[in-house]
Amino acid sequence: MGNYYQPEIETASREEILRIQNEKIVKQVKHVYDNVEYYRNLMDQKGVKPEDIKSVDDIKKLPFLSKTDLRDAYPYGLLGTDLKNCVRIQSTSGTTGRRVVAFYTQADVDLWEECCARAIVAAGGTNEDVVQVAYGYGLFTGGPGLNGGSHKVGCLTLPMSSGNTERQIQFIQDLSATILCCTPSYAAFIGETMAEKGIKPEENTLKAGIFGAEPWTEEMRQSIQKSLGIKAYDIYGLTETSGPGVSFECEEQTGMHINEDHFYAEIIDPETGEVLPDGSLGELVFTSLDKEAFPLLRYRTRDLCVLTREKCSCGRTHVKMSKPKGRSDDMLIIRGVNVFPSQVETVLLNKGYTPNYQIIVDRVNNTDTMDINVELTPEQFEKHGNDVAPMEKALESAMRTMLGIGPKVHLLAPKSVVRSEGKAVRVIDNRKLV
Ligand code: DLL
Repeated sequence: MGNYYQPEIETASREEILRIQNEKIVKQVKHVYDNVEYYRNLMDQKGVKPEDIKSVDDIKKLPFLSKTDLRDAYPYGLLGTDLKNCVRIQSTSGTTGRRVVAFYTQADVDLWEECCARAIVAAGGTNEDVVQVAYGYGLFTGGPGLNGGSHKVGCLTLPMSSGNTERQIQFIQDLSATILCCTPSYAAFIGETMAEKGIKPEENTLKAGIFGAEPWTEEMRQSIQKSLGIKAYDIYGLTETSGPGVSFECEEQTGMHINEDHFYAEIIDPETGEVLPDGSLGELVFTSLDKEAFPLLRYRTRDLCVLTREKCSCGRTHVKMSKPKGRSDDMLIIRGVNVFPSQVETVLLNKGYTPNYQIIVDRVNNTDTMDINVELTPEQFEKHGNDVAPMEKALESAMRTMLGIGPKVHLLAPKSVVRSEGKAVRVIDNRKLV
């Protein structure tokens, strides 16, 4: 049995969770219908009235919201309360052409920070810990979310933001940081830089990391755990639902418990919108049960994953989601075959390569091409740098087995692939430019 930030709700019986959800959804649908004209119109078009929603079982009657709706309603169209009640906004980077601005009342900020506090306690955090927050601060939710959670737990919080890796390492050492929060790709970079400085994993004070905001594989977890000498926990969330902390991993490290008292999760078939049973792979859809300012109902995340309700040894009763397998809009379709960057990462790490890679997709003479640039470790480079062809061939064959199509692999000198301090850019799809 682990430690909990809010034991009563985190270990509540299924009946109790359902009772809370049913009570909240009735109120929330009425709140949205009364205050959000955009969604009221969607409900009217579908012929659904607030009275039709009596329990979470009825959520399936409600219309979906998608990224397109968020764009159409930008910036105030989905606001559920008067602006004067709002105390904060956060936003996405908009790198994929979308910019989401989410609004928060003070109650929304508290709820969000409590979710992050649950994640920190699940990773072993107490008020004796020193939490180094190396997610970006500012509009991105990573820094502010974990910062707020860390305060709630009473940890000494180091609001580092991302970047300046030398300084990150210096603070870990000088202030004896025990929990590191950043993207997994940045954690890998910090580990790599520490090794270069001759700092051994057992020589740093870190004991845990809370890593998320981008997909990462089990293999990547093993590699980070080794390089930093810590236990690495996954954390998930998105700006639309508040930020990190929608779900988080416990010591079992077999999926992330969704904070079901605040977020109701469904898995749907991304093609038909049909709700799928637990255990099926599909698109994750969230309904926020009690957010005031940005109360999204049935928001389609585009993240593909599986929900499971098996009993967890940590004692938490909330449903678990698997690591997202990828986003339905990040999935590459190369020569008709579905390819996820995570599959490439799995092969690389299993074969002893670094997680420093980039996938480049293009179209030449009407045929898709896929190139994978992979960095060698300094040791591999010293040993095989003059003759990488056989290693490239072997990797290409392993990739073909995993992906079902044959990419071209290029093994490069250390430091050839640009490092990320936030979300890593794993794919460059030049076909989209045409
Ligand atoms: O990335 C919030 C966050 C910050 C989560 C810090 C965890 C830690 P957005 O920038 O809106 O919000 O991006 C949300 O990132 O739909 C997923 O596709 C992806 N994502 C987030 N966490 C994970 C994760 C933040 N643990 C989008 N594993 C989501 C895989 C993740 N993908």
